Amino acid sequence: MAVGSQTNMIVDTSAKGAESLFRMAVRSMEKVYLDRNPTAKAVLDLVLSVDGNQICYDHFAFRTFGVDGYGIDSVAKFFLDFGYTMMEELRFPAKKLKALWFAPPSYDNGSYFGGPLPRIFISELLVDEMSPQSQAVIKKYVKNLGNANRYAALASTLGCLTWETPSYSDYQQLARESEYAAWTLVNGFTVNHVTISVHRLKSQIGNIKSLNHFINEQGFKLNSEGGILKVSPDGLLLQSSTVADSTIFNFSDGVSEPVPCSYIEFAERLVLPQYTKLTNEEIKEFHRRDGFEVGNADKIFESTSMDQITRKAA
Ligand code: OOG
Ligand code: NI
Repeated sequence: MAVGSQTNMIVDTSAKGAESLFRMAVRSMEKVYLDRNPTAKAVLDLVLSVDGNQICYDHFAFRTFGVDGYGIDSVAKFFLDFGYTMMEELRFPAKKLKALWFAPPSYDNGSYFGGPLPRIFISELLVDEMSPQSQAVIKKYVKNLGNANRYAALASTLGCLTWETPSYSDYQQLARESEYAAWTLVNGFTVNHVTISVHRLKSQIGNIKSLNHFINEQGFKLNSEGGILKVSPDGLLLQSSTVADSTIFNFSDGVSEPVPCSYIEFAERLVLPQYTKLTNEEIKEFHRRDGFEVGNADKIFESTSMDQITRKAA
């Protein structure tokens, strides 16, 4: 990679050609997210300080409006172009959402930047199922944008919306019906959350129960929806998350009000029953429970809900 005379540029010497571009883009998405979310940044720094400055991300998540080319595909295209594979669909009828997750080209080797890439979890609001009023609001923002939907990934790396700044009344209309819709209107394609891969931590916080205890002790509020620890029916996928930070948003009609932004998640994937005889050194990511779980995800979505944000810490 040509760096010219710039010395402050991050250069990943292990990545070749287009892979280098891809990793730099993911890095920029992460930077936008960390700059906007002081809690996520503080939690990440804390985990890094305890665990020795190397962590892997289990996944990154995005939210979208499923209408006029602005749904899952708009974000997915970028990841598919760089070698990701579409895996499974998840449905959330009560929330009027669906999601798809995508596996990276490879799960193993090294640290995150130059090593394992995160899974990608992208959801979309089923806009057709919303009230006519909310549909009208959403369609107003996504219409007449030319081909801006093709640049969802670019918007995410830059941290800007692809549509005009929303008005407070439009935000409130969506918030009454779907907190997810309101979140997406003001946050657009910026990363919804990153997830720390807990089983790949090396210290005593390398299991989710002790990590949750530690995070709580340090004064951070965890999402309590359905219990702090979310466990899949097979018992092998364990997840928890902080409650989202809020930020003051300057709406187009002159109102400035706090809106939810992002949270940080933790995931521990246990070894599949057929591989439990392997030694710690032999166990690779693909020997562990893969994928996502509707029951867990349904509760993790609530990390940006007003109920969780305004809840008194336990
Ligand atoms: C996604 C919630 C689901 C998971 O890992 O199951 C999720 C969101 O809040 O957009 O992150
Ligand atoms: Ni997640």
